[in-house]
Amino acid sequence: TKTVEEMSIWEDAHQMLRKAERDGIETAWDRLEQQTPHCKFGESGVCCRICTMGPCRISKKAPLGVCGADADVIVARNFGRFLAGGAAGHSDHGRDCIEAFHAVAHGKTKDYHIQDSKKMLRIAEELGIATENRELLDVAKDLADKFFDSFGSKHEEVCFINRVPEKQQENWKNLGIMPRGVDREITEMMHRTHMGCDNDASNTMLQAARMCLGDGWAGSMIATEVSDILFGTPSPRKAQVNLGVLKKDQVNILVHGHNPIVSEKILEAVNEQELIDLAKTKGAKGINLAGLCCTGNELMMRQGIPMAGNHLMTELAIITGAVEIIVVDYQCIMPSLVQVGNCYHTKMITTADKAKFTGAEHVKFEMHNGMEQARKVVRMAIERYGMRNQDRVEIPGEPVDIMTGFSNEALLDALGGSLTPLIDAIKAGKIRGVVGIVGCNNPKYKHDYCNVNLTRELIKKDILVIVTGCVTTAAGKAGLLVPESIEQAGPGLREICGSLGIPPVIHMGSCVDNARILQLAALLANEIGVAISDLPLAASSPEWYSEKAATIGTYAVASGIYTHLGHPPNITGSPIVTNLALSGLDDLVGACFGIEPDPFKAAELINERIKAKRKGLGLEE
Ligand code: NFS
Ligand code: SF4
Repeated sequence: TKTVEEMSIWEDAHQMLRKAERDGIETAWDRLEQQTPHCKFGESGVCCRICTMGPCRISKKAPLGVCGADADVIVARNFGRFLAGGAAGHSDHGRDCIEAFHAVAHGKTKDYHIQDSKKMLRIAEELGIATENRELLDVAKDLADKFFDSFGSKHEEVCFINRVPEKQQENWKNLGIMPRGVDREITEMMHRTHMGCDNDASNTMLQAARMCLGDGWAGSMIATEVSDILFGTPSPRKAQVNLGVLKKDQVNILVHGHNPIVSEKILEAVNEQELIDLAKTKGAKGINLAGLCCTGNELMMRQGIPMAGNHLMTELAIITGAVEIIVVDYQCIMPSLVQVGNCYHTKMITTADKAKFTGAEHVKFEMHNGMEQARKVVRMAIERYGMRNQDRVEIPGEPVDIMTGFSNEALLDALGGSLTPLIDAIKAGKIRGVVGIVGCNNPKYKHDYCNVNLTRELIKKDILVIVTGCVTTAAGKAGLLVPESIEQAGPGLREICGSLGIPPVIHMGSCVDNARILQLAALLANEIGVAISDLPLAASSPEWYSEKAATIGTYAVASGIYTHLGHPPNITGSPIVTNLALSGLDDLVGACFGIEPDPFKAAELINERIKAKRKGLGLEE
């Protein structure tokens, strides 16, 4: 059994883990222990359940499945389907955003609006839609259709491939990995991995790359761009993180999941005077909204709403005993939250028909009723305030300040309107490279130990770090998301960020917002006139757990960005797939994966890569 100090690096987590024990509540850490040791066949990817001649598992004694498939084929198929789950998650979220945008364009909702018309027009023009002398909503109709087109049976590439440096576009065409429709690639992945189709591991992995590129450059990128159009493009602002953002004397509502379509409406409702007054009549001082995971990132980026915690803090947030309602949409929501909630007065509200949880209450959010449903949820929270047992409430820690809101638009603004200062700093070696640290928590690791230490090590080496998703909260709690943290950076990075007044660790949003990092990489490459794979960039997901994180890693690599992972996906049973991931892809797309659980060694690994790329560009290491 691990001690609480071994489970997480955070004091607020320790305190809640102790409370969990006192209150008799099981957490992910307890269940991980029950599940350990994990099945070795599953872990190495050599268990096949694709047909009922099996299930088959590959060993020395039985090297082939009933159909004759070997370990390489089985691993490739399993991993292809794993990545398809991730691509489907981001991309279906993107589609939901387009549906909202489409409803706005066609006047079918009063609850959503175009908030950044400038950005909308800019993107319409970028994608070849006429804008001059046209009604805004007419342009929006065309743009929504254009986005929908990228999901279906397209013959040519999805939208936003236009952002990819030409040299790379050529390479993708030659390799046959230029993504066509987002859905098409996911479906083809499922087809190819049906029994008796693609029985060549490398070929299956190429399709995986194509599918993931479709996610990165279209599914996720559309999610981000449409969210900016509907809810505003983020700009720098202050916010706070950790469980200390919950309030003992207020109604606490947590939003958890991914799509701002739900959380933005909850935010609006929480700010309505009538509901605040209602809360006061029930004895609360007000209504407090805080975020979890990626929808928390979305609200924080655009609205400065505080973040209660990342993935492994979601159960612990409820254990404070101070949460009336947790509103969720989809993805990364542990079903255990319903049970933990039942130990207190906390109710889970589900909002999407595609993500119901037994034991939760369903309040379906649709385009035409978002506001009405949001008010309903807030009223339910106010009602539940009276059911709270204040004697069981324990809110640990003081909130930590952070700076958020660095969309590419905001970053460009901070740089004075062009990328030149950043490129000059890179050339001069003051900023030696840029690394995106993204993704999740995983109870197999000491919570946030790798996320935080890798970030610290890289900024020491004058490497600018961009964070998204659950790493944001980690970096924020460590005090790294404020301009003052330049003290922890190397001299060059300290000088540049200091003069710009920005932190050396920049928050760019949620996991779909990793598309912002892709776009930044492309902007830099195009400006310098090279491929993304020539730049001193890297990505990392030290504590990843989800299919989506693996998909992000794969589109990063396929886009030419070296990607570090704390642990390998379930592919180690196949020499072909493993070698392809760890080196073979380098020859094909100019990047590969690196695996290293230790954050200090990982920093070295990433640093070596950055040195090599700098040398390749003729720059000092
Ligand atoms: Ni990304 Fe966001 Fe967090 Fe991981 Fe889950 S919330 S989509 S998958 S756990 S970063
Ligand atoms: Fe076994 Fe082949 Fe069926 Fe997989 S596809 S379960 S390896 S027979």
